[in-house]
Amino acid sequence: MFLSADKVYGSLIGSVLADAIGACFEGLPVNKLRSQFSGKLAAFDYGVTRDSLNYTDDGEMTLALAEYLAENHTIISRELMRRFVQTYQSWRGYGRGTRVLIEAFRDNAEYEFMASHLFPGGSLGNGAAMRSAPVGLRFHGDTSKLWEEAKQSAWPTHRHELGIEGAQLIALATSLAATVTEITPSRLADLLLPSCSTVVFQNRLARLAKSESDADIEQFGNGIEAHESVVTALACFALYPTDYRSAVATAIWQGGDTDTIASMTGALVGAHLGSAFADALPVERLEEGPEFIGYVRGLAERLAAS
Ligand code: 8NA
Ligand code: MG
Ligand code: MG
Ligand code: MG
Repeated sequence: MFLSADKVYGSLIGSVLADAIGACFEGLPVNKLRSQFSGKLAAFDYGVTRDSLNYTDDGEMTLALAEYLAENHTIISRELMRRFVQTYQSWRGYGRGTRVLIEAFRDNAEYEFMASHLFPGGSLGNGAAMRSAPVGLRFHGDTSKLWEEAKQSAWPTHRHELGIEGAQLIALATSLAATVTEITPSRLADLLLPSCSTVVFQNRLARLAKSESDADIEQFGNGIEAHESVVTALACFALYPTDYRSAVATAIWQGGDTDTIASMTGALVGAHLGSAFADALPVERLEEGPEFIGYVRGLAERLAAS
């Protein structure tokens, strides 16, 4: 099944832009955030108009994974880890475990042991989910292949079943976003549930199916753990599937891990809409300017053709 380069570009730029916008609120408690701005759209607009618009670890790893997938038919987790090491810029703000593992792999330290034991059962952080949208764009026609490849995309840094399943859900949701015309919370939840094997995510998806408004989103969390952020992003997308600004603003409005929840939300809306949403936004101010946008367009074309 064909996926247009425009949808791939929409997802990549939607993710990277939302990461850059959300980054200036990262770690803010929800009460503090909501007392500083008159509403979610005001917060979004503040984030957009800041002088520098730089992506963080979320964008860096998403682009690295997209590059890898444009060149490879299947993911070999150690090869992918090598790619993450090559693109690693510590100032982008990585989660602790991911930073430690990248540096251990780079320095030929006890990487394999640490990947499994740094946290009990491996990491359940959202660092694998935040980068997995390109897996959905690359393997969108084949759910079982997509699900396995998403596991391999998580494996370099995230070995806990929740860290892995978070990545699988974002990848599958991205492929659904790109191909399903009518998205609603119940439709998205119904399409994701059959693949889902953890009770934690099954319960959250069952509650996603019943979500109707912003007031229903808070229950899904705003944390750095996969199960406290992935369904939050799914809900922001499913409530505003055709409105990038509202969807990403809703993600930011949750406080906490704003760059990451916004970035996952932006990847989903961008895959759904294609690139048209970006016309109204200053994407040319991302990173070093028009050159960066040209790079992402080229990457999207290569990924779509792969
Ligand atoms: P990670 O693997 O370190 O996981 C994130 C955190 O989750 C860990 O540091 C632990 O506190 C906790 N955690 C993970 N696994 C377990 C477990 N099994 N048991 C108990 N606690 C656990 O890193 P990651 O790559 O998943 O993190 C992604 C996040 O880091 C994103 O929000 C991303 O934006 C980045 N981040 C950066 C900053 C910053 O410095 N700007 C701040 C927060 C997060
Ligand atoms: Mg980040
Ligand atoms: Mg974050
Ligand atoms: Mg293809």
